[in-house]
Amino acid sequence: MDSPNQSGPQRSWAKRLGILSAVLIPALLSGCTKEQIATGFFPVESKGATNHTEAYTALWNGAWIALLVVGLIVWGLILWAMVAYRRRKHDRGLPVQMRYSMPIEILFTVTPVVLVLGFFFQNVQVMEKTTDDRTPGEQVIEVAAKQWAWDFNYETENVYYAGTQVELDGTEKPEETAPVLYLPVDTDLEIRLHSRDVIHSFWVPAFLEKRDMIPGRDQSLHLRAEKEGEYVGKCAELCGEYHSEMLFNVKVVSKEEFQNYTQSLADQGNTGQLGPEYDRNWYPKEGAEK
Ligand SMILES: [Cu+2]
Repeated sequence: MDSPNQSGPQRSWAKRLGILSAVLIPALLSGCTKEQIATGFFPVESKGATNHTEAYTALWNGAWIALLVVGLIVWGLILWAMVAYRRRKHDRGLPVQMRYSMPIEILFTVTPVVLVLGFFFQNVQVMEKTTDDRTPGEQVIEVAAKQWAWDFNYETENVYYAGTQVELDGTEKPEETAPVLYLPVDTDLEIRLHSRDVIHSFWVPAFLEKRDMIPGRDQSLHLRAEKEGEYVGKCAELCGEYHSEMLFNVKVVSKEEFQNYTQSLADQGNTGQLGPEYDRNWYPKEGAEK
């Protein structure tokens, strides 16, 4: 640079960057509400939705904060090295070559190991808290996935609901025709998951958890829904032509309302369960009654 003031161009560059970030960062963040930031941009309705959502959000936000701290240190060091060790006017040839710096090697090895171990144990802790399948459910509901809808067996009450596929034609409101899963609030739920044909995945985004449903490998989801309201659910595993129409709604209602609902199913004659006889590859055993 020919400028008599060596720091001139540099200062204006830093100034521009400062102004740009001063304008951009608030502008980017002003589009977000406090709740969005608090829930780490998960669905806002996930806050308090189940007894697990808080742990998931804390893990997610904690991981981001830890990574951003590492990022700021790394970006800071990169920028500092770029400025402090830039090529100067009278520099000739290659700069002094550095290698085998023990402190740096140790830092670069130990830091990632500590981070990975930290993330691992945090994950294990949250998983142990949220995937405890030993607690017996007060309310047992079997969810059966089928191309491309859902059946709900309310096992405790011995009633069922048979869902039909939503038809998305661009006009119909799927929320009105989609199968509805009723869940009683503040109850230990055991949601048994079963697939009738191919691999599906049970997903209520607001609950922040999802489980694959693999034919022949039943598993369950144990949680308490803690906030009454309506949520959307969907199949989260590409399962065929009409996968996108494999939607359902979830209504978390008071225990009374839930009893009224299951009673209404019984009144409609939906007593019993939609069992494995509706699975695609089900064959009745020799001599067994259907
Ligand atoms: Cu599916």
